[in-house]
Amino acid sequence: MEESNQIGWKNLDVLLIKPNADTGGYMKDIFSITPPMAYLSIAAYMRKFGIKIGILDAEIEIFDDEKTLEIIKESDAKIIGLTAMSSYYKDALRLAKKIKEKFPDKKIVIGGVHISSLPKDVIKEGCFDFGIIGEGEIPFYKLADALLNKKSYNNINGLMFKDDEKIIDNGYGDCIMNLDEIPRYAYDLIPVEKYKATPAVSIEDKSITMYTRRGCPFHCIFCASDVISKKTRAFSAKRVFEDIVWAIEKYGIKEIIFWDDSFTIDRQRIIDLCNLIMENKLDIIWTVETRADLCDEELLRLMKKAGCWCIFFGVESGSDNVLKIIKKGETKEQIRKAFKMCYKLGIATRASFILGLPGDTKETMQETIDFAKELNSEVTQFQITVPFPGSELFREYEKYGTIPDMDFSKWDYYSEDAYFIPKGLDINTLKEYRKKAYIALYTNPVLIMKRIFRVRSGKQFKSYVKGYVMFMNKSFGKLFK
Ligand code: B12
Ligand code: SF4
Repeated sequence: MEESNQIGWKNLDVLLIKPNADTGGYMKDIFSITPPMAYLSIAAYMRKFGIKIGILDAEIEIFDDEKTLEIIKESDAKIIGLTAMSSYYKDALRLAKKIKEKFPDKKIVIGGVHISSLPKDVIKEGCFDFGIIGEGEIPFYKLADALLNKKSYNNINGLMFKDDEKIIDNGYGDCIMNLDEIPRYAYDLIPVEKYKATPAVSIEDKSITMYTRRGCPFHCIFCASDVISKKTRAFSAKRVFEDIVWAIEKYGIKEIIFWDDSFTIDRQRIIDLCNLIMENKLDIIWTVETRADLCDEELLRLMKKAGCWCIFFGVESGSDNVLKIIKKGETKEQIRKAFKMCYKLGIATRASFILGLPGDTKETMQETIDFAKELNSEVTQFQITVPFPGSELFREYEKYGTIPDMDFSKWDYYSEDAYFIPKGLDINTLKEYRKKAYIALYTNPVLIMKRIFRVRSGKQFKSYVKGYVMFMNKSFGKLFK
C-alpha cells in the first residue's frame, strides 16, 4: 500500500483521524472524497501554539482500521481526535472502541456535527473521553493544552465528558470571531493531489476546496447548518485572495470549489474578492453555492468576469406553500429570476430539489418536477428529505410526519430509501416521484438539447458527459430497483 503522508505521522501530541467509512459506501460511489476542512482548520490553529499535530484521512489513504491502529501506535499521540457527521457516526464509534481496547491510555475526543446535535447520546456510549460542541479550534486547543500539561479542563467551554456516571456539560465552545486569525488551513498535512470533486462540480484536474464562512443566518427546517456555528462571519476578501494565490503557486491549482453554504451573503466581500482576482489577473476558475435571493445581475456579472463558471442553488421545492413551510425564505419568482440571470450571463447552474418535504403532497411534488423542467439546470438532482440530527425537522418531526428507521448510517440524500415520510404520503409514492423526476429531466431530448446548447467549453462538456455516465452507472439502476 502506497503511503503518501506529507509530514509523517510520527512524534505527535495529537492525531486527527477521519475513519475509513464502512457505512456510507453509496456516498463514496457518487462523490469523490473531499478534504476534511474541520481538521485543516483545527490543525492550522493548534500549530500556532506549538502543538505537534497530524491528520490521517483513512478514507483517502484507503487504510483499514488495523492500519490506522498501527499509525496511531507509531504516532505516539496522546490525544486522538475523531470527527463525524451523523451518517458516519458508526464509523467513528467502531474505531473509537478499537482504539480504547488497544490503547486505553489515549484520550479520544470527538467533534463535529453529530455530537453537536446529539451530545448526551454520544457521551453516554462511554468510548469517547471528551466531546467538543460547536466550533473546535479554541476548546480543543484548551483541552489539549490541559491534558498535555496536566492542567484542569473542568471549566473549558464547549466540553462534554463523563465524571463517574455524571455528564458534565459546559455548553457551546468559544469561537474565533475574526476568522483571519486562523492561519492558512493545514493543507500541507494532507495529500492534496488525491482529493477530487465529482465531475458535475469541478471541470479542471487541479482543483482545491475552500470554505470561507462560518454559520448561516437562515434557518431552513431540514438543515443542521446552525448546529455548529451560532454566529455568522467570514474570512476577509484579502485573506481568501491570498489563499487562492498560495494554492496556485504551491499546487498549480486551476479551480477553486467554494463549499460555503451561501457564498454571496456579504455582497461587498464578494465584490472585493472579484476585484482582487481581476486586478491581479489570476488564472483561476471557481464555483460557489448560494441562495437565489442573494444574487443580482451586477454581482453575478462581476463574479462571471472574475472566473465563476457555475453556481449551485438549493431550490428545494416548486411549491411556494412548501417553501414557506420549510422556512426557506424565498419564492419561486426569486428563484426563476436568479436562474434567468445566470443563463443570460453564461454562468452554468446546478439545482437541487427535495421531494417529500413537510407539507408535500402528490400535487406539490409534481409542481417541483415541473419547476425543475422549467429551470432546466445543467445539472439537476432530486433527493428525498432526510431529517438529519441538528435540524428543526429532526427535533420536531412528529409535527410533520414519521421517521421509519433511526439507523443514521443509512441516511443519505442519495440513497434509494426514504427516511422521512410526510403526513399523507408513503415510501413508495416518494420513490415513484423521484423516479418520475429523473425520467422527466434526463430522458427528455428537448431539455437535454437545450442544456447542451448552453455549454460554454469543451472541458465543461467533457465533465458533464463523465458525470452523466458515472451517474447512470452507479445510481440510475438503483433508483429503478
Ligand atoms: C462543505 C460541506 C460538505 C462538503 C464537504 C464535507 C467535508 N468533507 O468536509 C460535501 C459537499 C462533500 C458534503 C457532503 C455531505 N454532507 Co455536508 N456540509 C458541508 C457544510 C456546508 C460545511 C462543512 C464544513 O466544511 N465546514 C467548515 C469546517 C471548518 O467546519 P466543520 O466541519 O463544522 O468543523 C468544525 C466543528 O464541527 C468542529 N469539529 C469537526 N470535527 C471535529 C473533530 C474534533 C476532534 C474536534 C475537536 C472538533 C471538530 O470543529 C471544526 C472547526 O471549528 C455543512 C453545513 C455547515 N454549515 O456546517 C454541511 C453538513 C455538515 N453536511 C451534511 C450532510 C448530511 C452531508 C452528506 C452526508 C450529504 C449526503 N450525501 O447525504 C455528505 C457526506 C459526504 C462525506 N463523505 O463527507 C449535514 C450534516 C448533518 C448531520 N447531522 O450529519 C450538514 C450540517 C448540512 C445539512 N444538510 O444540514 N458536505
Ligand atoms: S439550507 Fe442553506 S440557507 Fe437554509 S439554513 Fe441551510 S445553509 Fe442556510
